[in-house]
Formats: sequence, C-alpha cells, structure tokens
Amino acid sequence: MDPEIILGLAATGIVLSGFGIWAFSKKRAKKPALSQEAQAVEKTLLKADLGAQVTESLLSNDKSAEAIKEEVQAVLDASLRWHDKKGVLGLESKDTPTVILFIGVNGVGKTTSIGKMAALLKREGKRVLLGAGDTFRAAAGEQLEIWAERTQSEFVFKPNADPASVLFDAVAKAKEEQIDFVLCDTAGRLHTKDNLMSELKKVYKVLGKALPGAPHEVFLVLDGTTGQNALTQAKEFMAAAPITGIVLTKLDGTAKGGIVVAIAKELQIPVRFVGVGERAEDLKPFDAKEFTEALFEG
Ligand SMILES: Nc1nc2c(ncn2[C@@H]2O[C@H](COP(=O)(O)OP(=O)(O)O)[C@@H](O)[C@H]2O)c(=O)[nH]1
Ligand SMILES: [Mg+2]
Repeated sequence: MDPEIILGLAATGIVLSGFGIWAFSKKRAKKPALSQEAQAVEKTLLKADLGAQVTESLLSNDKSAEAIKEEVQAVLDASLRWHDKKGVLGLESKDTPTVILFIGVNGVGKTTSIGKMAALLKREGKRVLLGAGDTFRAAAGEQLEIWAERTQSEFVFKPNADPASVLFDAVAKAKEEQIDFVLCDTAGRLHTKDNLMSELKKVYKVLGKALPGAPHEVFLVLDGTTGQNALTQAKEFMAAAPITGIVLTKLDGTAKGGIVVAIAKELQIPVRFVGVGERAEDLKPFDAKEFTEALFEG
C-alpha cells in the first residue's frame, strides 16, 4: 500500500478514536456520580445477576436502596398478576387432567423439578402421572421412573418412541383413569437447536389434540446459576411454546437468580416455583418478597 495512504488511514484512525473517547467522556460526564449508597446497591445487584441494563435503569433518578427494593418486588409481582391463580398451588385447571409441560435446556433441573412437583401435589392429595417425553437419552426415562416410584405417581414411558406420542398416551391414560395432573418431561438437547424447537412445537400441538386446552401450563426451567444467558434461553423457548411461568432451580447455593427480574420486566414471564435442593421437598412456590430480600442481602 502507498505509504501516504497508510499515513492517511492512521491519521483517520487517531481522529476517530479521539472522537470516540471524547464522545464517551461526554456521555459519562452527563451521568451524575452515584451516591455511596447507590454504588453499594449497584454492586449487590450486579453480583445477584440482575444484569447491567436492569441495574442501571433501577439506579436512575437517585432512588434510595429501599425504593429500589420496592421496585424490584413490584416488577416480580406485576408479572404474576396476570396469572390467574387457581386451586391447589395455583395450578389447577377446570379440565381433568391438568397438563403441565416442562421445557428448558439440558441439565437445568427439568426432571428433578417434575419429581419435586409430583411430591408437592401428592402431599395435597392429588393423583399424578409423569410422562417421559425425554426419549433422547436412554437414562432420562429411568431417572423419571425413579421419581414416579418415590412419589407413588403413575408413569408412562415408551423406549425409542416419538416424544409427542409418549405424551399423547400419558394424557389419554390420565383422562381414562381420572388422574388430576400430568407432568410432562422433555429433552433439553437435540442434534440442533432448530430440531429441539420444532420438536417442542409438535409436543405442544399434540398435547392440545389429546385434550383441548392442554397444556394448561408451560414451565420454563432455568438454572439459577446461569446468569445473563437465562434471558436468551427464555426468548428462544418463547418462540416454541407460550411460557406461563418459570421454575428457577439451584437457589440452594450462592446463586441469587436475579436475571428473572430482567425476564419479568422484559418478557412479563412470572417465576412460579423455586428449587432449593435435590430432595423431594426442595421445591417451593415463589414468594416475591422473600426472593427480593435475598437479592439485596448481598
Ligand atoms: N442443588 C440443586 N441441584 C439441583 C436442583 N434441581 C436440579 N438439580 C440437579 O441438577 C442436575 C440436573 O437435573 P435434571 O433434573 O437431570 O436436569 P434436566 O436435564 O433439565 O432434566 C441433577 O444433578 C439434579 O439433582 C436444585 O434446585 N438444587
Ligand atoms: Mg431431564
């Protein structure tokens, strides 16, 4: 290249980067410095995985820590408000069975959450059937079967069968035997993401054929330790099925799962249950106040 052109390009680069720094510092200068209290809140919220965007919007207008806390709880409550809670655990539909579909990426805790939810429902005196719609991994059916035995739930599984057909049979059996709830497991991993999403769309449609109005709930299971990627997962799964709630797992460790505030704010999806361990009794209905308190504990 001509040395003059190189010089010219270099000069342009210097001017442009100089402009960038100027523009950045101008933007920075416009932002008022955060008070010490606000700085502490900012640190806590970022550590709790609320994400930079939500944290910044919460901190605007120089609000007190208490006001910010109230706003976070209001966001979580608002996402729950449109959900018309019914019957036992806010889960019962007017149809029998009530069908709940669990979706989410691999390893987030779908199968375990189904087992734990079966335990919750059994404690309420409900009859439960677990449908093994994860036919992708051989061990997945066995894992769910163990939960069926442990919770004395009915179980439907067909090795090597199409997930939609297994879940169709599960609903048919529940209808016939007047079982109150069908909890449907699904695979979190297929060869490609497109593959997974089109399978879920099919499962959703087939459940509606097995029982008009089903599935009554679509629960997206999210791993509380995931952070920002959970928002991406929510957006992707929303395209496959209308999510009615989130089951947020693995809150028994240090993770706070604050990303659900961004999900409630941006996508209006409420958290419905939280997982706090691997035992049958480790699933709890979501409590916005308690959750918000924990976020601010730092
Ligand atoms: N500590 C903890 N572990 C969990 C929780 N929920 C699920 N797990 C564990 O996470 C792992 C993956 O769970 P699994 O249900 O198989 O996930 P799936 O692939 O989504 O079905 C298992 O080892 C579970 O025991 C939870 O709330 N707390
Ligand atoms: Mg599973």
